[in-house]
Formats: sequence, structure tokens, C-alpha cells
Amino acid sequence: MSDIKKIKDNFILKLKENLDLNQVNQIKTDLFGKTGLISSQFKMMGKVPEEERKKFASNLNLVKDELQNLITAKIDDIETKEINQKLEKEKIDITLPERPFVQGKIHPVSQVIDEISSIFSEIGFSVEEGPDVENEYNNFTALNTPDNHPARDMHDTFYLDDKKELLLRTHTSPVQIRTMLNDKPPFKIIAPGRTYRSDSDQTHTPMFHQVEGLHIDKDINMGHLKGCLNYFIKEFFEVNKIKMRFRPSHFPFTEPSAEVDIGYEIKDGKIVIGEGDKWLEVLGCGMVHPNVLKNVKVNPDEFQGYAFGIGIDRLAMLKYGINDLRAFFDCDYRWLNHFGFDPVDVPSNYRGLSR
Ligand code: 2NL
Repeated sequence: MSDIKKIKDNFILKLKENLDLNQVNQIKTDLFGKTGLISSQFKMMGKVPEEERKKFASNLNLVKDELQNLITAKIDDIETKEINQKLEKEKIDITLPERPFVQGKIHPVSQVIDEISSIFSEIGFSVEEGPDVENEYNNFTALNTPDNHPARDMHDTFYLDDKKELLLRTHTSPVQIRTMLNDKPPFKIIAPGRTYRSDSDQTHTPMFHQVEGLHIDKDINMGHLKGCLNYFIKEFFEVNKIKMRFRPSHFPFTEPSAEVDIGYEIKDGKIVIGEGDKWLEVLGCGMVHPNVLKNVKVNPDEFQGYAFGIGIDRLAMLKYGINDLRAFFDCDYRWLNHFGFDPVDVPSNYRGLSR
């Protein structure tokens, strides 16, 4: 049998096998590549005796065409199979019911942070943010907190390294420190955000939320502090009148310092803010300590001002009648559906919750 016939029979058999695209391309190269079997036969043409050459050439051309056609058909065949498989797999069943549309809710803590930010914005405060992981300078030292202060204790603070250089911020004051270090006075800012203390019981969670305020300018005094907080409490609880009292207190970063109580009473089992003869502590505040100003390169003889810190979680509970603090962080959808808030822009195709 001639070489050409052998090649032809051999490859016709091969092309009948179950092949993938790569294997067919390999066969193509084996036959028609630069050193392919058919290409080599063409190169041998010159060595074929003159009288046989015509027959040899026409036979070789026939085999070449036949094999080429077979390869083209095989590739076609593989590609068609692939497309059909894909169509079968990706078929869409348009008779299936649509997916339920779930409208998310805004967490009460986020809602209250938005409310607080908007209330303070109206009287000229801007909102600043900073990292949850802080260094001990921004969180303690700059705030005039002595090395031996109990707040630095391992039991209260989550330290992230053995040298106690990195920690989870225990209040949002470091945001104000960063702002004062980066900018020039006057400052009028609030800093809402997550804070962390190693504390866990009925009324404390290891992660909680705080908003701090800071107003530094040339002639700021405690009267401004009182007016600002009075305005805030009234706006926040949506009442026209409020009973408010300042109780002397102590913080390392303010002097003098005070805690602020608001009056309330219980009417029909519900808490009413602003009236009554009971007192509720809502925040801590004071005039920024001169040492803090010096630490951030602000001259205390030229600039002074007040600062305050408010616990957001308890404020949210008070305003929206939530009595279990820990439920805030349980991530229970049923709870969130009940206590959460609708976004302002509810899509027009909103068809209710289904979970
Ligand atoms: C509280 C008390 C307070 C501050 C926070 C502050 C920040 C700077 C300088 C001075 Cl940068 N003070 N913040 C001042 C007084 C009280 O928080 O009981 N918060 C829940």
C-alpha cells in the first residue's frame, strides 16, 4: 500500500473518534503543518519518477482535499455540539414565578446618626470620620489622659498589640484630634461612629456608637455649650420645651466638666421627654482642657471651646421605644423589619417584604 493511502486510511479512522477541538487542531498540524505528513508528500514530488508524477500528484491532491473536508466537517460538528449543550444547560424557564423583591430597612442606629448629623449641620457643624483602629496617642495621650488612668486599663480597652500602641478607639475623640492636627482653628465638627470597650451586660455592648462634638473659636464659652445642647435635645426629641440640668463631673479632656440630665416622666406607661420631675442622664461635656489644645498645636490663650460626647444607642432606644440594647446587634431580620426605617426613596415597584 502506498504511503498516501496509509496516511489517508489512518487519519479517516482517527477523525471518526470522539475528539475535542484541540485534538482536531493537532491532527490538522500533523497533516498540513510545515513538517506535516501531507506537506512532506508534496515535498517528495520531485523524487517521483517522471512517468508516475502526474498520477502521484493528482492522487495526493485528492487525499489532501478529502482529509481537509473531513477536518472542516469535524470542527463544525464539535462546535454545533457545544452550542447545543450550552443552549440546553442555559435554558430559561419563563414559566417559573418571579423572584421576590425584598426592600431593605435602615437600622435605627443609622437612622439616628443621620438625624443627629442633620440637626448639627443646621447650626454649622460639619461631620468628620476616622478609623476604628487608632493609636494610643490619638485615643489617650493627646486627650490629657494620664498614663495611669483607669480608662487605659486592659479591662476597658481592646489593645491590638503587646506594646499597647494600637487599639480599638474607646470614643470618637481621636477623630477631633486628627482634625485639629491637620487643620487650623476655628473648628466646628461632630464625629459620629463606632466605639469599643471591653464591657458586656444588659446595658453595655463591646461595640457601641457615639457622637462627639467640638467647637473651638476665639470667644466660645459655656453659654454656647448650653445653647447648643438645648437646641439639639429639643430638635432630636421633637419637643418645644426641655428641662435640662448640668451636674459637675470630671473628664481628663475637659475643665470644667459636666454631665447633662434631661427631665422626663412616664405617662400611660410611655416615657415623655421634657416634662416631669425625673432626671435622665444623656451626655457628658465640658470646656476643652488647655492641655488638649496645646497637644494639637492650638494656642489656648487665643482659642478655646467646648466638647461633648453622646451615646447614640441609648438615645435611639429612648426615641423609638426600644428596650433591649442587645437586639441592636443581633442582626435579626424580623426585628429590623419592625424597628427599621424605610429609605426615603422607595422604588415604585416595591411590593412589600417577603422573607
Ligand atoms: C461622655 C463624655 C465627652 C468629650 C467627650 C472631647 C473631645 C476632645 C476634647 C475634649 Cl477632642 N473633649 N470630648 C468631652 C466631654 C465629654 O464624653 O460621657 N460621653 C458619652
